Amino acid sequence: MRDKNLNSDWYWKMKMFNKVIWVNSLLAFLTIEEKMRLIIALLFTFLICVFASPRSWAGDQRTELKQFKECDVCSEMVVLPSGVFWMGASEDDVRLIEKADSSLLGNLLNRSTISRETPRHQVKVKSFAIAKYPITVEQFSIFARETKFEGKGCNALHPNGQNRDDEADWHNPWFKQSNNEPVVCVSWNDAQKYILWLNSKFPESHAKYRLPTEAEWEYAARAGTTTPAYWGDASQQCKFANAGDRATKSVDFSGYNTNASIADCDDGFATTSPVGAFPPNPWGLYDMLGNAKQWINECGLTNYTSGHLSTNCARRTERGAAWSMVPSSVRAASRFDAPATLRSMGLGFRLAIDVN
Ligand SMILES: [Ca+2]
Repeated sequence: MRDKNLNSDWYWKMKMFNKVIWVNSLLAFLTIEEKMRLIIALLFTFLICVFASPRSWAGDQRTELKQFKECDVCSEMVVLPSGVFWMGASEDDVRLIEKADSSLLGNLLNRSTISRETPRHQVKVKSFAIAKYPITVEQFSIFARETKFEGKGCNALHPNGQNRDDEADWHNPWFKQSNNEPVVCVSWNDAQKYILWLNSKFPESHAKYRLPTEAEWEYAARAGTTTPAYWGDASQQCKFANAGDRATKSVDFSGYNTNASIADCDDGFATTSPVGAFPPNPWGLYDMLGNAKQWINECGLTNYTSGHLSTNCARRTERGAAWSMVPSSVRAASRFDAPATLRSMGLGFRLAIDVN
């Protein structure tokens, strides 16, 4: 075997030598100086092709961005670059959703709700930092302990659907949670109390932690992608996000989910999952879609044609997708709103902060 390999090695060496002789005879009319120039030009072209080839998200390519964490209870923050992106659902997205079987739309999405995601339009976003993960039960419990926060009453699952349960709260949102799962059953007003408490730990001159704006949130969730969800192929949802799936149906929800639409796969979690349990998006942000929806700084929704800001501040915008949501809602463009006082078992928040 060894001799055979040796012979084979010599065979290839002789073949390469013959090729060199052949190429050399083709270039015989060139001077040595011209041959050197040709080699340098070919080398230069090769280097340009290697380093200037476009990079696209293929599920395992990530842009490394600067990160920081300012205190023990603070979130890890990722600094996003400034940029321009297309915000909202494209006409293709709308057509796909409209064509979907009506059973997939559930009661959370219909033609009137998707119309508020259009028209898709370009938005410029300044550089800012956004939390790598949503605020967790553990983070919120430190705030609750220090400020004696209670916050009882949350929309929980009951036989007739999601109704207010006066006993449910962030500590006991009807289902069991570990410390590393996103806090839910917190209203927009509760999130503001948390933010006030966190900012009180820093000097007055320090930049203020806050909720992201709607444009900042979608810019972060898309992370340079233009598909409905950053992973592209909708059939891959269970690999990338914790949303309504077979696992959701596996739990007794007192009938609530019996008729709810789900992804036909198993993501492994019936309710909330630990933050970071699924792959991050291309900018290293976890749980942007799935697990818990997130409160946005802005007032209630308006149509994009009438501007982003609403004066209806009794309601506040929510983005993302909750663990119980139908597949057609697990998209970066999905928009929702709710009373600022609402506490829901699928709704939490993550922080943002200005950077210089
Ligand atoms: Ca799930």
